[in-house]
Amino acid sequence: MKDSEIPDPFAQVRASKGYAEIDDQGDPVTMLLRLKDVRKTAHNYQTFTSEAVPGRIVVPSEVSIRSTRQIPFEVDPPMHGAYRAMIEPWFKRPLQEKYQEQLRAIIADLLKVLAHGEKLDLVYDFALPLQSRALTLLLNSPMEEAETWISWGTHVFRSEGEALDGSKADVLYDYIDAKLDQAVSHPGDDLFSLLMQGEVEGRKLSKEEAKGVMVLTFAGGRDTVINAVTNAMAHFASHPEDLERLRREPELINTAVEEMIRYFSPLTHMGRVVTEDTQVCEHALKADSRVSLCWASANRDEAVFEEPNQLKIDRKVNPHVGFGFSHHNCLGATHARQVMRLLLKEMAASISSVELIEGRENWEVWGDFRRKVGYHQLQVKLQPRH
Ligand code: HEM
Ligand code: EMZ
Repeated sequence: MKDSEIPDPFAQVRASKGYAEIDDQGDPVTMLLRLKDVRKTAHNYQTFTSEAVPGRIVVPSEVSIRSTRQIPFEVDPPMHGAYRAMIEPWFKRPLQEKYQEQLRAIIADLLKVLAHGEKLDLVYDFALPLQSRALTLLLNSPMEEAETWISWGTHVFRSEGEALDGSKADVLYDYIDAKLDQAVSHPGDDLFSLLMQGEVEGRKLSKEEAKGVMVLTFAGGRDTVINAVTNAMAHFASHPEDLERLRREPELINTAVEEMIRYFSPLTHMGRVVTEDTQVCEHALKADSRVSLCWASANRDEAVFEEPNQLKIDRKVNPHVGFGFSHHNCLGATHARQVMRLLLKEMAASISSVELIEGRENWEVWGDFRRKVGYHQLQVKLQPRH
């Protein structure tokens, strides 16, 4: 089994040109590869909008499989800020002690099963159930709901070998529709209910708007979290010294998590639509064309990060963009960071070593670039400490 390395396919083009042109379903994309350009472009929403036809800023484009606008992701300021203000406090709940204790218990239980089982799969027996059970805390939904979400697999719009899967999207949409109706007839203390009761700019959110928030919550935080969790565990198989060090120096955990997000960059890139003829990186861009902010390339930019291809759990200066940059920075980051921190903490406390048995790597293809993002499957053997 190959090791946990995540190679950087962008290095050469990033250094020589700074951008690359790829095709996506006949709607080309100029990928921006340098950290400076990615940040500048993310910040300039007037020229690089997120508010295009729903699905068009995603690469691969989801225009053919959905029409619901994801909120606040596909909305520009100032309206973006109004939506975000309404939901942001809810997405900060992972800072609460009780939330963290419940999350710790979810992780500890799953680790116990993984460590004592035979031939278990890190993706399907650990990362996917962990992501789904953790999401019940974020939504404040009953734990049983996680079983339904687990049955949807690792991505709600994609299946293995199929970049876009419309029938999967329908399953998610029907589920969200039913939950939003239930939130109106029997309001509870969950995110569905908050959205159906909440107000933005002095008016109630429509059901379509609430749906837009929920679709994003289910889609955005799924394969990203699963890949981050799987890659972190795989890293300890080839770098047992890092697990040992976190055991001795738990104060490094937060720094280690940021470094893992930089190095893994679970979301490779995200697009914007150009609103007027402009230039980035001395390259002309036409109005209505697409660019992508390549977080994964920016996070290996040698102009910014020393030894960018090394995962250093004690990296001091780390201005990574793994959770995005500027107003659309990841709303789920508080939750995702807690998942990763508690995972590292529990791993250090209860596992002495990780061995990778066999697996199938997950490689994305973007034009001439091939990028490993994680694993489709990964059989592991964990050695418990006690
Ligand atoms: C936005 C990455 C987990 C919800 C983003 C963006 C990135 C990102 C790069 C910026 C997109 C852009 O600028 O267009 C990640 C990574 C994650 C993760 C690497 C895990 C390690 C989550 C989770 C949730 C979530 C767990 C929620 C359950 C969102 C939302 C936005 C967003 C709602 C849009 C924010 C806005 O438009 O204001 N994420 N994400 N993400 N993410 Fe995440
Ligand atoms: C969209 C996106 C959000 C998209 C911040 O990223 O995540 C992707 O995985 C989904 O396919 O629809 O939610």
